[in-house]
Amino acid sequence: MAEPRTDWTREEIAELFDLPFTELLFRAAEVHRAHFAPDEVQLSTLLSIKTGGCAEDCGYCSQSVHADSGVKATKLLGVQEVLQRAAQAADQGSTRFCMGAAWRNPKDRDMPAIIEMVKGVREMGMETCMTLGMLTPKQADMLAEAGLDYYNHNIDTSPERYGEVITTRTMEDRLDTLGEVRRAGINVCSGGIVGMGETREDRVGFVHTLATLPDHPQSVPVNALVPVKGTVLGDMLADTPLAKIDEIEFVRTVAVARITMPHSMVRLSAGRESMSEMTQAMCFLAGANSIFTGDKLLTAPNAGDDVDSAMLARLGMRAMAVSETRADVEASRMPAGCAKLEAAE
Ligand code: SAM
Ligand code: DTB
Ligand code: SF4
Repeated sequence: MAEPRTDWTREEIAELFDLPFTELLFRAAEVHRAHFAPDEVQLSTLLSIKTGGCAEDCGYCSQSVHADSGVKATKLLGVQEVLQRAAQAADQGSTRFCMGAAWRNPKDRDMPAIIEMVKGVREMGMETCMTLGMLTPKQADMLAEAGLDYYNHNIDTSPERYGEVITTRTMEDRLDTLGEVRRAGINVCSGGIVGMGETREDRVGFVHTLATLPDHPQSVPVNALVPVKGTVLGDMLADTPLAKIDEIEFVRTVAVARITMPHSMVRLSAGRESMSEMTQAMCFLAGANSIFTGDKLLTAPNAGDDVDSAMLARLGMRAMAVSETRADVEASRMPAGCAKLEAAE
């Protein structure tokens, strides 16, 4: 299969955003069905393994110590509790378990428990994903060794807007960790948030940054801002409702991500609660093929399994089996030589 392009220019991406909506959707749907079954959606479940009290000042986040959101800080959950929650998610048909910690970075003393969580969830046959903040090279290697399938680390917005949303780290810090994750052989999950009052040009810069990484992230979450009272962005948008992203622009962002990163899973992530089923259906048409299930994201509410099963049934869509996604993961973790050997057999 031809390698996807990583030399997109900003102009090309801006031109895609500018296409008539129907033309953009048609092109994205064509790309989608060339690489994936268009009626399949991969289901992931999120669990906050360490909530609140985070030292970073991300303007959207309820878990930052700089926000006044009422989210209580907790300690890292115990391994057994995490594994119980993973077993429940597997029973509900989820094929990937994503564990998130409100950390700037994990401490070395946390790593043994984190490693046990990865190994335990993997033994249940689910794919594992962790999002723990910035990693040292050694921590990335430890996670790879434990068999972690994906590491989520979002770039969130354009390089130009980054410093207005977060001041306690830089986009470069983010890209450094993504580089370590890639080097360690873990699949990269990286995306961002739309609806933070950013401009079209910022959305172009956001997709451009992801689509010109040395390898496209295997998974690209596109979150719609969940405006939380007490956060900088939640309060700003409450005062200026017109700054909120419109749903057509959101679907456009999904479509452009799909066209520019054709082999990636594009995940319709946070914010589905405030979207109509029709908007979500448009996102699936535009190439989104993964969602978070369950009634909670990390701290914010999510649609819930019953609501989602009903929606998928109405749309005639079905859950992607773990074996299909696992095969992709195993193939992408295989050294290039092995993949060639397999192809020659
Ligand atoms: N602390 C780690 C980090 O920042 O990488 C992991 C957890 S953090 C909550 C994961 C991602 O969730 C963020 O990068 C952001 O894109 C997304 N997120 C957080 N709060 C959100 C909100 N209110 N609305 C939409 N997405 C949000
Ligand atoms: C991602 O891009 N979205 C998820 C996951 N990665 C970790 C998190 C969404 C968080 C939404 C707000 C909350 O629950 O606090
Ligand atoms: Fe901390 Fe992550 Fe929230 Fe930023 S997004 S405040 S790093 S938990």
